[in-house]
Amino acid sequence: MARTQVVVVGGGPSGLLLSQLLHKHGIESVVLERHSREYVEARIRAGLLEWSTVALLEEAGVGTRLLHEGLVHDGFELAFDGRTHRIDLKGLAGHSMLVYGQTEIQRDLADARIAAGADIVWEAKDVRLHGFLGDGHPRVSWVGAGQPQELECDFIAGCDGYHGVSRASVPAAHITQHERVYPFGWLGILADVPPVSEELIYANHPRGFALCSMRSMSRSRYYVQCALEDKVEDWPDERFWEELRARLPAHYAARLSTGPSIEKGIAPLRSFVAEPMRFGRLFLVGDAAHIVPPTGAKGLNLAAADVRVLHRALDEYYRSGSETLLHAYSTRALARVWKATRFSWWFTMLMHKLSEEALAYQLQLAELEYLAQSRPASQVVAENYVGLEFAA
Ligand code: RFL
Ligand code: PHB
Repeated sequence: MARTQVVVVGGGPSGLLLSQLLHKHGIESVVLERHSREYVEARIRAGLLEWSTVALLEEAGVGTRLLHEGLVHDGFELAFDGRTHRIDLKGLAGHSMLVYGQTEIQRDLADARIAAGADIVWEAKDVRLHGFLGDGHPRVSWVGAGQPQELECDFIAGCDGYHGVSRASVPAAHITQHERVYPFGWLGILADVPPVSEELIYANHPRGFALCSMRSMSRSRYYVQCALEDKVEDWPDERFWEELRARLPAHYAARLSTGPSIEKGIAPLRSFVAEPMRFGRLFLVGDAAHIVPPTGAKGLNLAAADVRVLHRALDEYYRSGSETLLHAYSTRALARVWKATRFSWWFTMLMHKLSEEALAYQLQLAELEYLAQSRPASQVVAENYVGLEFAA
């Protein structure tokens, strides 16, 4: 039977980044992706990278376009009660964020992998994981071009997202799953209009949360909190712009440029952590192991942080035979995951309309006013937003 060192299930950002970094260390991998390359690259998702994610992408050899086209953001604004408070990320936490779309990262990684002659199987159907528990011999089977296929390997990296097959293959007795689904969603649109402000604006409003983000100085990405049961058809562009304008402070509402949406979608908000993240010879990575609500812009960055820890552990194993870092993977990754899960939950609860209860809204305003007055409180936000330091 054919074999490779690492089978990577999932060709999203986690899977391709892991495969590319392993390649840089001389470790062979095969990526099995359920969808076509075109489909994967069309998914509009994250837009904001932490400095440590940028450094890892550079290490992977895909930093050129990112550093050229990405927009450096030194801060963002919190809007509430008709006013704004700027969180000075650079001044308070010493780091900036980079605006660069996940679609672009996906494209850069796929280009780099293909240029290096990588084995990526697109449209791999019915992927199944075998023999990864204990000291077994892991195998992965799938159907490609209508034919059954199989590969033996040393390790399996489950990079196949929240709905993937990897986590679902772990027997229930071996895994603990923590989950909260929030009672609202985000309706997001992309439009070729200049962003309303040079920096991101997170708005708490009695009508609900709104976020002004961007992909470039001519392409805006905006979100409004919506009901979980809402459908995209309920939100023609005019209704979206009207609602966004109503939730922004007057000076921003007055200068909002509107135009036809080029993408529109609704995402539910969820906090989810699976523990542990290693099961014998299977490692869960990124959204396969954890989901955060997008409020803190942490999902893709956490996925990259997992990849950072795992590729170093695999590198140590193949260089020296030592499994020390492989054994530490789950604990090290989860330490960061829980802190980001806490921050994303906190920021979500601070900024969204939680109920019709006036007390809940007043408590949010009191906390936002405190943040605006207190440098240490603003610093706590800034430190978490730019990404916490890695444990040694
Ligand atoms: P992905 O991106 O879900 O990729 C998993 C891949 O696995 C494939 N797959 C399978 N392949 C083979 N066999 C199977 N059985 C398979 N099942 C699934 C899928 O087709 C897919 O290609 O997970 P990954 O790589 O871990 O990456 C995670 C990120 O995509 C995610 O965390 C972020 O997009 C979250 N996120 C944000 N993160 C940030 O860091 N900053 C942001 O600003 C940010 N904004 C966002 C976001 C997510 C959003 N949505 C839509 C959930 C904004 C939104 C609206
Ligand atoms: C985005 O640009 O898509 C974005 C930015 C910040 C977030 C979430 C999403 O917190």
